Parts: sequence; structure tokens; C-alpha cells
Amino acid sequence: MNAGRRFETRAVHDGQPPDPATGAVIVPIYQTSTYAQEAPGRHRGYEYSRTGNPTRAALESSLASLEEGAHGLAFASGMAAITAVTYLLNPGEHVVAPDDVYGGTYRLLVRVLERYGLQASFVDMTDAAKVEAAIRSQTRLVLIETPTNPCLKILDIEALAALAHARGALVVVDNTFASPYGQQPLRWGADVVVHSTTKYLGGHSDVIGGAVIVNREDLHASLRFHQNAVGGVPGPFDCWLVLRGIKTLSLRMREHAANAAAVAAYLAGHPKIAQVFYPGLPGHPQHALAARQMTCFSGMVSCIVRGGGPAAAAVASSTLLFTLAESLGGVESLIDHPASMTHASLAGSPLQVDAGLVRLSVGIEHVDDLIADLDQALARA
Ligand code: P1T
Repeated sequence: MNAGRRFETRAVHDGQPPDPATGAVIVPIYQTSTYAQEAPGRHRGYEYSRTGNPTRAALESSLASLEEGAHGLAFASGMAAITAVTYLLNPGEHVVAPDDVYGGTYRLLVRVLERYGLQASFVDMTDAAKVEAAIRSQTRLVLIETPTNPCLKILDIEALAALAHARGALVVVDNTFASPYGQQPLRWGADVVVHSTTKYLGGHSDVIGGAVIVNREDLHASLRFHQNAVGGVPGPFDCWLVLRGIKTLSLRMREHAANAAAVAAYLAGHPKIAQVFYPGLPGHPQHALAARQMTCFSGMVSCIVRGGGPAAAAVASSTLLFTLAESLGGVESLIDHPASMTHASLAGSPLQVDAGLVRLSVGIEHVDDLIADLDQALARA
């Protein structure tokens, strides 16, 4: 690891030296399930690909470097990564999570893990007093998502970590929306970082993956044990795709953010838009915190369309360049209607999202074309 080097350099090189066997400049896809042993138990560090694979090891090392952590672990999806973190908990323990959170995370905590004896509370984490009040003696984990999905609230990692640690809870940050280019949660006191690598890290909408990054050796040992014991690992080709995406992460994030800032400014001036959420806008309620905590405001923009659900659905159905689809973080722009798509699992719960909300994953196309596309879609709505 080259801790002294800049992010852009580490993204290209760390974990990815030329292959020692052949000199191949790109880490090979070690498409193998198992490894020959010289004698029983005598091998070159790899026994079986659920336990370890050289392509996955390269990705894990790259991820650790990007997040400035000691250890990275790769998983088959973002949900598999979050699930792996919950293996740190025991029945009867409690999680505090944001009231604005990815629908799949809510579904996991409430509809799966409650059956196994875990409890979860969802609170507005922009208010430290509400987090303080939600923490119980059984609280073992404070799960932070920042920016939150889909309303892009910015949560103060340093302040929440101090509060959680004082009460004996671990702090996990889902850093998917910021990417490691935009924010390094371990620096602010987080114990664990998770990612859906499906998004900005992969960057090309062609792979599903997840990651966990930690510094603490005890957490690493437990997570590594469960990664192997439970088995939600990614295949070598998927690891290779994420590794390739990582090399251009900084270039893409700068372009995503520049385009998103222009799109947010355009939407803020549009008469059919009631409210815009983008942490880079000076009017965002946590803009000052975002400017302090983030090194890039990322490419996600959400807005409330006047006229509620039907108007929002009409806009989402009328764009030509922004593809109507779930997910985010790829080079191509996507548009999402959270209430009926990514956050449909919150329907009927206290966390249900506003039907007038539209979420944009702003890509790296020319910004004039993106704004023209939104302009024609809003004109039709
Ligand atoms: O889809 P998967 O790779 O399993 O990642 C789940 C996940 C975890 N955390 C956050 C913050 C996420 O946004 C996601 C996935 N989100 C979408 C698919 C979406 O469109 O919001």
C-alpha cells in the first residue's frame, strides 16, 4: 500500500501491480474454484475460491487503499455486504438507522433481521438529539447513510460517531452515494464502511457487488470469518470489472459532480419543481457540513415535482437520455421514481417517500444535452 500517494494514483495502482507470473499489466481473472496443493495443507495462500481468490484479493486491497482502511472485503452485492456487517450483532441487539435510507436496507433490517431477534429504529439523523434518544442499552450499531437515499440529507459522521462510541455502539457508514473519492468515513471516526460497488465504484452499470472496509483487527477477523462461512462472495470476473471501474473513479466523479451541480441549479430555477436536493447547492440545509465532510458532492440530485405522484411519474416517463431505471452511479444518466421503484418496499411504513419525488443519477454525457432532456420532459408534464 502506498499511503503517501494521492487518491488518483492509488486508484490506478494499489492492489494492482503487474502479475508476478507473467508481467501482465492488468490483474488476471483467476477463473478457478480451487488450487493445487503441494502436500495436504501446503499451498500458496489459496485453497478454495469462496475463502480467497487472487482477483478478489486485488480488489479488496484496492478498496482498502481508497478508503484509507487496513482491510477490504468484497461481497456479491451491496446487500450481501450490509448483511455481513449485521453478523457482528447478536439476537436482542439493536440498530439505529436513518429515516431516509435505501429501501433494501430497511427491508433487510425490518423484514428479515427482526425475525432473527434484531431490533431497528429509524430516526432523522440530522438531529443529534433524536439519535441520542433512540440509542438504548442494547444498541450495538449506528448505521449512517450519507448522502441519504433518496433525499440526499448529509449526516455528520464525526458527531454521530462520538455520540455512538460514548454509548458503546459501532458506527457503520454506507458510503455508496459519495464513493471513496467524495468522502472517507474512517477519517471521521467510523468503524466500518460499506459500499454497493454496483454504483460509482463499478461505474458502468454492468456489475453487482459490495464491499466492507475496516481498520480494527477484531472486526476484520469476524467479518472475514463470516465472509467465508456464509459465502456471499463475488466471482473473479465481477471483481475484475469493479477493479477496472476504480481506475477511472476520480475522473468520473469530477464529471458527475460538475454535471449534477448544473442540473441542480437548472431544476432550482424551474417553475414546475417545488424543491431540489443537492448537497452542493448553497441552499441545502446541510451544505456547510457537506463542504466540510465531502471532497466531492457526487452526482445524485433529487427533486419534488409540483403536482405529486402523477406529475413525477410523467416526468420520469418522458426523458429520452435519462433512462428510467433503478440503480445509480454509472456513466449514463438514470431517472428513478423512488415511491414506485427503489423505495417501494417502504410503502405503508413510516418511512414512505413522497410520491412527487424524482431521483436523478446524473451521468457524464454533455450537460447541455442532459438539461435539454429534462427541459422537454418537464414541458410535457
Ligand atoms: O444493489 P446492491 O449492490 O445490493 O446495493 C444495495 C444498496 C446499498 N446501499 C445503498 C445506499 C444503495 O443505494 C443500494 C442499492 N441502491 C439502488 C439499487 C438504488 O437504485 O437506490
